[in-house]
Amino acid sequence: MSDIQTTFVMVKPDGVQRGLVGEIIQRFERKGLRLVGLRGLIPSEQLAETHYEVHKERPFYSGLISFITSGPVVAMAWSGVDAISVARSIIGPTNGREAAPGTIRGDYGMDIGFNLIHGSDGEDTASSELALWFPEGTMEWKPDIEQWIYE
Ligand code: D4T
Repeated sequence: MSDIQTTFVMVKPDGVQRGLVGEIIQRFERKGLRLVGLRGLIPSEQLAETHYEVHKERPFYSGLISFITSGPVVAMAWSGVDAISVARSIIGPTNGREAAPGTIRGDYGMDIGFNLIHGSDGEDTASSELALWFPEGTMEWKPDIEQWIYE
């Protein structure tokens, strides 16, 4: 088995407010990804600004920071083969109206800003986001059932 990655996923305040945390976690679990980090928090401005630093000059940036700091989020780390792209495909494209049914955003989202969930978009962002949101590290473990997930 090759290319085990860990990716950072976050249920945003709209997903928490709408009671979708359990549903979202279930989708990642059922797919066969391994939960290696889980944390609920109300992000500080500093944390949100660091996370979204790449969007600093974009017109939606200040609204995005207010939104992300407006209430609880659920930060998660998921591992598996190609976990970064697998998580992105479970999540779907940014705008819920354009996302295919079957994806989280396609099934539950109608908006580009309130798009329920974040997932790292590459190896570099995954490692910097994991370090930012899980400074204490993630859990090292291997589910017994994994022998039935990867040949
Ligand atoms: P994240 O990063 O939250 O997983 O979303 P995406 O990877 O799908 O999308 P992104 O980085 O382009 O945007 C980050 C974040 O900003 C919000 N946003 C984005 C917005 O409010 N208005 C916009 O026009 C865009 C492009 C939504 C996600």
